[in-house]
Amino acid sequence: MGYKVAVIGATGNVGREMLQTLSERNFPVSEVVALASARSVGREVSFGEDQVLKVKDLDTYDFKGTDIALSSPGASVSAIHSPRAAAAGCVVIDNTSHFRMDPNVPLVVPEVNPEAIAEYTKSGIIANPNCSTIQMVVALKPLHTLGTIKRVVVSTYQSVSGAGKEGMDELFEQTRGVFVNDSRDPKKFPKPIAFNLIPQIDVFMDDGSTKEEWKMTVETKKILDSTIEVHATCVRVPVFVGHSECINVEFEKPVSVEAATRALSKAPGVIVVDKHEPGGYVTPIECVGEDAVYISRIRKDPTIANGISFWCVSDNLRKGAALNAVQIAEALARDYLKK
Ligand code: 11C
Repeated sequence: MGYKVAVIGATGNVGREMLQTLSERNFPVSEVVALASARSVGREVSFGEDQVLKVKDLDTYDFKGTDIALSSPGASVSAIHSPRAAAAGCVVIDNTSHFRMDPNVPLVVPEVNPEAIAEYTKSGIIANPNCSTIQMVVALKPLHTLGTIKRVVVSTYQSVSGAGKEGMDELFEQTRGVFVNDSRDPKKFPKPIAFNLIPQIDVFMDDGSTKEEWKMTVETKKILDSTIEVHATCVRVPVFVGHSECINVEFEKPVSVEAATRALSKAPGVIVVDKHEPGGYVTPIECVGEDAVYISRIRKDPTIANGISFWCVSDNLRKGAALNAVQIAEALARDYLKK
């Protein structure tokens, strides 16, 4: 007996990865439905090795009888369809930013706060955090247990796939344009992204931060601990897939590099690769298609009382989005929606 699962936004970067991840992890499905906007209806998407699904129209789909929806369209689409699906009795795992800070919606990273899934009954919706937050909190959780984190300063190096297929196309076309002398003006990003980097992800807020930076702060507080202060600088880099972060942590009490390394090595979802030699660390290319959050370059920050810095890399489409959503679905099925 399996679950009827809908994937909303099935033709997008994350939607396709959700289908792939459901199949790879043998999620117990009785049926999988691929949903997207009217203009994608009839397109085909793969599910597993040999199944092809024809995309159906999200606007007219009746969610009655669908057990779980993994949803990754735009935030404005989710705003309409996630509550509609939940009202029909379908539990929605929503990957957009729309519901994340809603007090009636749990924001979940299964390695960090799996107990929050129980709150899904308040609204029928569980929110999947932002990709740059997910990989950071997976790494922060064992460190917070070890020495109580007071403050985090993080700089990100985020791949263009975070901005969807259009972001990937723009990097490809601009890079090609440099070689064939066919310059392309920026469309998706505010400046050229090929052979460049851009210190702006999402819109500006009143305090001069960007919304991506704000998300890292407020989401970390909601998922891990509201007392942790987070100061983020988010930067788009010319990498197709894989977000990287340089994370500086200030603890309440002394934490040695050795103890931090041990705690991270034992933490679920984390792989430490930290050899003090050329190439003894993980780069975004190596994390593509992988499930783990990779940690390297763990070292003491001698400029503050109890400081540690490290490098953190993960596949933003996978642990940063699709895998985290499927892990939530697995926990939901196992602990709350038994069949
Ligand atoms: C990026 N982190 O890399 C963004 C993408 O809130 O789910 C995901 C935006 C979100 O551009």
